[in-house]
Amino acid sequence: MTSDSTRRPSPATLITVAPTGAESEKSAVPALPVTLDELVTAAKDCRACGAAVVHVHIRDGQGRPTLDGTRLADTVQALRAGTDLIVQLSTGGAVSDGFEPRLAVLDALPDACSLTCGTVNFGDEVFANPWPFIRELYARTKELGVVPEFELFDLGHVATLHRLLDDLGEPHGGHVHCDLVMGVPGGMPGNAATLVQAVAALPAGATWSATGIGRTALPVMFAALAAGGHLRVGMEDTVTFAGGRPVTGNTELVQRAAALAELAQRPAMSPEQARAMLGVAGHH
Ligand code: KMH
Ligand code: ZN
Repeated sequence: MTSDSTRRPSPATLITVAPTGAESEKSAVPALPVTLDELVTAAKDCRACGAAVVHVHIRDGQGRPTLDGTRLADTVQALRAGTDLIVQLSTGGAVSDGFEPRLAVLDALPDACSLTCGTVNFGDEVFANPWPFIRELYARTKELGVVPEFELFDLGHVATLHRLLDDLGEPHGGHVHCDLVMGVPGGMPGNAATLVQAVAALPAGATWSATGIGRTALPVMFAALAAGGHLRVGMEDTVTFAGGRPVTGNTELVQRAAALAELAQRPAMSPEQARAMLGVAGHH
């Protein structure tokens, strides 16, 4: 693994919003955006508060997670029509999703996609990402011109990222961007010491964001800002704003992240700045 001692903090902060996820149910979390209209409205509102990337999971007519190809393509189109956000589709889906439907997500031709670099215990479940699947997914991102964001739930995933880059070369767009997903029960803990270790192991020249699940959201956000990283927030990862107080919507999570980034004197970057940093082509 390469440690990049020359890594400098970016002068601005990329804020990714993950508004929905695959885990929470609308009945338990009424503010969760699950319809296309709710998703586009949330995306527009979060853009106004400082988000530059939207990480998207979609739901079916009953509010259940789905990887339906038509719905995914319609979602990409609607988000592009309604916002200038970078549209990043999840290829992680739900823990119950198979590998073929997860690979087929790329057929919706988003700007970007998530690409998880290893299997991880996920609460009582297993989020399966064996090497052959990771490799095939990465190869397809390169064929189709989709910019991957490498999701790292554990330090072993960083080793797999190095293996992937050694094996297949640089991603479409030419830039490596990672997201440390911390505090998943079964993955790396969401604290400053672990974040520093993970960042030191990233490939030279990579940029990174971090997100802390549940109550690790704030420690991870402060640690990421201190270490020069970027932020991912949203109701996929956090449905409680403070002890006993449910999140009212994605905007308050983005507003809080943008306010902290401003305090850190690294204000939220625009989608245009984010496209330049990540190697994502211009807004369609
Ligand atoms: N829903 C999780 C099992 C991703 O979007 O790529 C996986 C996940 C990661 O959310
Ligand atoms: Zn996700």
